[in-house]
Parts: sequence; structure tokens; C-alpha cells
Amino acid sequence: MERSLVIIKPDGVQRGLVGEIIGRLERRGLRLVGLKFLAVEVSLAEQHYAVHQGKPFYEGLIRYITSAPVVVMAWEGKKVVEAVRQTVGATNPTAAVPGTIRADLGIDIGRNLIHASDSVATAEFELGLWFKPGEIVDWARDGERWVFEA
Ligand code: IDP
Ligand code: MG
Repeated sequence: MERSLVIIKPDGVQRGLVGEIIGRLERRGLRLVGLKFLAVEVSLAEQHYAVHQGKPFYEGLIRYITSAPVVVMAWEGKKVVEAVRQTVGATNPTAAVPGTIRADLGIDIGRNLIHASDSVATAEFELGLWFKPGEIVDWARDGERWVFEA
């Protein structure tokens, strides 16, 4: 099944929103298949955000993501990339739809709490960057037939 890379950024950890954010994804019915807590090295941050190199916010973004520990997760499910992006909301929290993580919990675009892969191809690249083979666990939640139609 499809997978997505999700990061609770330093502001989410510092503000004590780890449980809240994980809970929202769990309650959506998605399956957590990988989880780690770490301080991000600058070189890893630069690889992860390589597409944004040269943009005005790039330097600040690297400082932000390396400023405190993060929670890195792999989530699995039918249409998980699209579903997670929907639950996360638009990049700018004040433009995000109420009910999304960024709208409900954030204000500033430079403190938007969470990263989520934006396509299946990006997810494959990002999962390879953050997880070693064997760190993602193959399992199924009991009762998934009540979330995913066969
Ligand atoms: P996304 O996280 O919704 O995919 P991207 O456009 O890929 O948004 O940008 C990556 C991250 O860079 C954003 O989540 C946000 O943290 C930061 N960012 C994007 N645009 C700005 C900006 O205009 N000012 C400050 N930070 C920004
Ligand atoms: Mg992005």
C-alpha cells in the first residue's frame, strides 16, 4: 500500500503537539509504519529541502528544521499521500482550511508544524532519505476493513 513521509517539525515538538498530531493521523484510519525522534543534521535538511534551494526562505527553513528535535514518521494507507496532505492543510496556516492541523494549531508559514510528502514519487525519495531498509514495519491494524474497502 502507498506510503508517505511525515515530520513533526521542531515547533510541534517544542509546543507539546506530538500526541495531538499523531492522534489526528491515527484517527483518520492511517497506519503508522515507521517512527523516530532525532535532531536533524544540516546535510540531511539540505537534501530533504533541495528543491527549495535558492528561494528567499531557504536559509531560514534549514535553520528552523535543525533548531530542535523532530519526529519522523512513515504512514501507510490507501491514497495516504493525498489524505495526509489534506489533514495537514495548506502551507500557510492562515490560508489553510479550519479542521486541518496547520489551521487549527498554527499561524505563521515559517512555523507550520508539520511536513508531508507532496506526491507518491516524492514520498519514495523522502522515505529513502529518512529511513534505512528494515526501519519501516510491515503490519496491519486489526479492523482495517472498517477503514479501507477491499
Ligand atoms: P509544504 O510544506 O506545504 O509542502 P513547501 O512549499 O514545500 O510547503 O515549503 C516547504 C516549507 O518551507 C514549508 O512547509 C514552510 O516551512 C517553508 N516555507 C515555504 N514558504 C515559506 C515562506 O514564504 N516563508 C517562510 N517559510 C516558508
Ligand atoms: Mg513541500
